[in-house]
Amino acid sequence: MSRNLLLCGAMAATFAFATRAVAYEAVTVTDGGSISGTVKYDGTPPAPAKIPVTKDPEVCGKEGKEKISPDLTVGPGGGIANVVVVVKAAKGKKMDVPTTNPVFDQKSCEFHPHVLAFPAGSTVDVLNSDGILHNIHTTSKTNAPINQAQPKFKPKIQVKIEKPEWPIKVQCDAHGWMHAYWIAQDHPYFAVTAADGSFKISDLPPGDYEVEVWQEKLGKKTEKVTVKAKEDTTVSWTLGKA
Ligand SMILES: [Cu+2]
Repeated sequence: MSRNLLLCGAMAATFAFATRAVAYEAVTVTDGGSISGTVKYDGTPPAPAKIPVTKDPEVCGKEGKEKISPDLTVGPGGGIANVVVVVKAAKGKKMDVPTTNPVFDQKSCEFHPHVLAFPAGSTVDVLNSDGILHNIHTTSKTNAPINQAQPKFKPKIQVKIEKPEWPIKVQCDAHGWMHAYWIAQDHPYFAVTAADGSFKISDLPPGDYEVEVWQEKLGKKTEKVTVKAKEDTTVSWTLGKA
């Protein structure tokens, strides 16, 4: 065996070890705890942005000539919808690709949900409830970018997202205002906040964690949480000010 080959082998072994060291490890969790709480806007939220409906008004403009932008949705109590919460967990319960595919619909020329989180390896059912031409155009980097037209005669297309990556921006080239985010994770400890800003992440092995909290307009923040066995840790986080 040549010296170069030996060197390559040694490098490959080192790389494999480095990869393994950071990969998520599935273990049995019997005494897991949870994190629950809310993400609220820090201060007075701005008025929701409006989007002029400039195309296909008979389908896209049923609610009027303007739409409310989904960029930043703050509820009456200050809770922010569609915030992504990801626990940086190195090990924990096994994550299976769901047997029921996550659904991503195009309805009234909006993507629903605005933020869709799922395990990497999932197949997303992309629906077109509008019966007009839309398209799914991602700017993913780890996964291959997708650019698929969805004409009116295609009520469903399926897209598999193989690798963990987030956020993946999804746009429709036919309607410039349509955008959304896909969140593909390699572990099960993630959530997207509900309309009131609430979330819950369960079955975490006890320990200290860093948690990433991300919103498209407000950016990313890292929080620290201690999870105790069979207990819920309640948190109240904010996004908005620097
Ligand atoms: Cu569209």
